[in-house]
Amino acid sequence: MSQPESSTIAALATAPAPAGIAVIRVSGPRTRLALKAIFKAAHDPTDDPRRLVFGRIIDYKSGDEIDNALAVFMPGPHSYTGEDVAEFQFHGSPALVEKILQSLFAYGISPAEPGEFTKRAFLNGKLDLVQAEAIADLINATSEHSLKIAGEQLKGRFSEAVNKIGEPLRDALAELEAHIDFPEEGIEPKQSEGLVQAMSDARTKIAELLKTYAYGQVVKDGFRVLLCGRPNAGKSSLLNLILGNQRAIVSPVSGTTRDLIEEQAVIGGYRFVFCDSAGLRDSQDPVERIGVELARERIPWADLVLFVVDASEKGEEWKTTIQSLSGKARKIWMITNKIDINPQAFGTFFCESHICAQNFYLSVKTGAGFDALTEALVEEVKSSSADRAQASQIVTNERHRACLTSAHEALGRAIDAGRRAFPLEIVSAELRIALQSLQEIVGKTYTEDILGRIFSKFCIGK
Ligand SMILES: Nc1nc2c(ncn2[C@@H]2O[C@H](COP(=O)(O)OP(=O)(O)OP(=O)(O)O)[C@@H](O)[C@H]2O)c(=O)[nH]1
Ligand SMILES: [Mg+2]
Repeated sequence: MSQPESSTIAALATAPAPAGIAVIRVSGPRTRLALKAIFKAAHDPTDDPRRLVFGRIIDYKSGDEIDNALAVFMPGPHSYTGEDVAEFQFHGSPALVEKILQSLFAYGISPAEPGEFTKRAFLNGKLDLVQAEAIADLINATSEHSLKIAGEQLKGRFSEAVNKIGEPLRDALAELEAHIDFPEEGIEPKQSEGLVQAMSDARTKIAELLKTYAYGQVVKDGFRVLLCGRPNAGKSSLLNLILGNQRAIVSPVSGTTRDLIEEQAVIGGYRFVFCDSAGLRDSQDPVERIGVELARERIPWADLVLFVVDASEKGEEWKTTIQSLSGKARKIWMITNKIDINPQAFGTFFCESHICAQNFYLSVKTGAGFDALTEALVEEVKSSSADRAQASQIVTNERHRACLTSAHEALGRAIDAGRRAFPLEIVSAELRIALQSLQEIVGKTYTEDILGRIFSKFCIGK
């Protein structure tokens, strides 16, 4: 951040678009001055903290009243950032926002950088690093489950779990260091066993947390489903049915879709990312060939490939095509579509379990079989064992995963050194690395670089 932390910052806290109201937030030592300078009311909001006061916003250049507004003053340290904070609510016009911000900047207030309010809250001890990251996750959450996990993290439950793992390790480190300082006392085999046990228990708990990461990613970023198959099978029709709108062009001409079409949908409280793709075949058309190549390249991206087959198709080319995906796709389900044309397709169109995990029969036209498919998709996400883990114990963040992995590895080395009766200094050095990695998660130790990476991803005004 280029501004010293004692500067006063201001930014639009609501989305930058015309809206019913907009909110500008100010934080720092000049907040009182800002309120007095640009807000006129029957009584001063700084005399009546944490209460909305009705008044008028004054333009610094002309002195004109430019809008009716509500203002609130929240003195530090009992505010979001821990500093003096003011918020102005006014009509949500982007032109007004610009004018009011310019007025504030004229009084020596600086534009806030992305995430700067939350960064100040962290530096002032209002929240830990996991909670700060949870605010970004909460704002970006698009499904019930991602909201729940972010909510738990914001309440500090994930931090609690991490801190709890660290506690016995801190005791173990203190004990080890006492023995290093007074080597004449020697370490009893029983004590040494106890230390190894404590480290190994902590390591098991970390491994359990790490196991939830794949699920955490799915909940946060969505379960990725690729619609794949021969041309004209009804992939784009299926995408449109899932989304409930005509997102992709559907036509009886085979080879209609060329680009990858990616869209999100929330089903059963879970976020999914669906991707439609070009029908797989050997084509002479150079543009279609590019589409087919893109479709094949997308296969490793998908958590699940829905291989759509046309039940009215006479040949069995689909068999060779689905076989060509085997080993490349993480999981394949075969969807026999257009059963309205060929009801005999049940059972006759079938793919063996070594290639595809499930067979579905569908008519996008009549909707038959569609509910069974969407229910199965939700089950697929839920069946991940981590779904039963508490929302407070799910790892969703790559930074947390990296820190937990580093703690897990360091503990592995510490346990190994302990068992082989290596010098205690080696054990304690590894144990210290493990503890530091855990502390880094909640931000008990941090560098400006780590903070920069975290808060630069926030939007301005947060
Ligand atoms: N009768 C019937 N027709 C369907 C069904 N699903 C799709 N169609 C028709 O099949 C044709 C092809 O559908 P698309 O969704 O464009 O097929 P696609 O797999 O995306 O085709 P490409 O993009 O060319 O690979 C269209 O004329 C659809 O109306 C179905 O369940 N029943
Ligand atoms: Mg298509």
